[in-house]
Amino acid sequence: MTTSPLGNLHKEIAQLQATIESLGSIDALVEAEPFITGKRSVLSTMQKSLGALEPEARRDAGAQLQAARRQVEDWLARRREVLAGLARSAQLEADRLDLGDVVVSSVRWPASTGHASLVASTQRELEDVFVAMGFTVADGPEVESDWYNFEALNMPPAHPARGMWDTFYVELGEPETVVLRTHTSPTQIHLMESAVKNSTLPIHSVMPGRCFRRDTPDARHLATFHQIEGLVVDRGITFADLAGVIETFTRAYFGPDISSRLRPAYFPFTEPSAEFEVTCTICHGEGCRTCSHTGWIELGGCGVLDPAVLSAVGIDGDVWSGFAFGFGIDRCAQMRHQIADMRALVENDVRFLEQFS
Ligand code: FA5
Repeated sequence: MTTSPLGNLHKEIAQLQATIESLGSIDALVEAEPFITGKRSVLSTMQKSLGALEPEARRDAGAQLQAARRQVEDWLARRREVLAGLARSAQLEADRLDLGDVVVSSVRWPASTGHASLVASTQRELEDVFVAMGFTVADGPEVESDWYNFEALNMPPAHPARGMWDTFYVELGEPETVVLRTHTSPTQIHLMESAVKNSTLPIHSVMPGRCFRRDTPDARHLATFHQIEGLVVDRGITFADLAGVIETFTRAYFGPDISSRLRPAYFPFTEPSAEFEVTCTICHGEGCRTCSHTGWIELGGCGVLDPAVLSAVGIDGDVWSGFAFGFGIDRCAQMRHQIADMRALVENDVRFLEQFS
């Protein structure tokens, strides 16, 4: 009878398992590894002895040896994980701060929960006013193509009205084709396009959001500010509907003590157009630095939708008409809370911010 070149494989494997289980640290494991699965292991010695066997016996013994090696490697990997876990726990225990002798202060610091910024809470209040009037709230992108920000709003390239907005261009695609939106009016276009595509006209929506202009910050301007756009597209809409909405809004948001007025103005996407102003709440109309000594503060622009805008998005101007407005949210907050300089909104002075918690 010939003895197997693998000797008593089961006994050897059981021995290796016991050795692995007895390893007490990662260092010990690393040290023992060459004797368990490496060159100096019984498994490697057995592997070398296979060369002397007949092909068929070599194949069978080789398969057994492979299976045994996989089993041993598996035990080794698990032991490594257990030992690493133990090492981590030991380290945490060593790092633990002993607070046994520390006297815990009886002072209870008030938990600070923070609060929404004045601009964010103003935006919510404005949304509430318009939702109560039957408007829905929609959202639009802050980075726009030239087409949405200007062209679809009746301002083809080189149109002089583009100069009304000092634009930040984004380095993307062809030069001067992508912009940080200078107003929320491009969202009107997205909304009208989607209503045409999904046959969901009429539209009664407001669209709040951030806008960007190369304006030098001063008492009434920031380079990043917020507007709330309004859009109504329905049958038989006239300027009187717009004036009614603005009047209702002014009373709901500012209360009865504030006077407002509409002044004729020009916007390329509305005709007729107007600017919406309120009495300066800093000087109560007397004239001050905030209102540039006019007694009035402009809150937004508005007007009846120009038929060219309706046709740019495929709406039949013989059936539908509408109006739009765009108010500065930061300006509304400024006038409602009598903030002489708008820059206070972004200067992060807690003494200022805390007043609006
Ligand atoms: C517009 O942006 C038009 N899109 C408004 C509009 C919409 C007209 C729909 C007609 C129809 P204007 O540039 O005037 O218009 O800005 C509107 C309001 O945004 C201003 O009255 C002001 O309240 C606010 N605003 C404009 N620029 C700034 C700025 N740099 N910082 C703070 N608020 C600003």
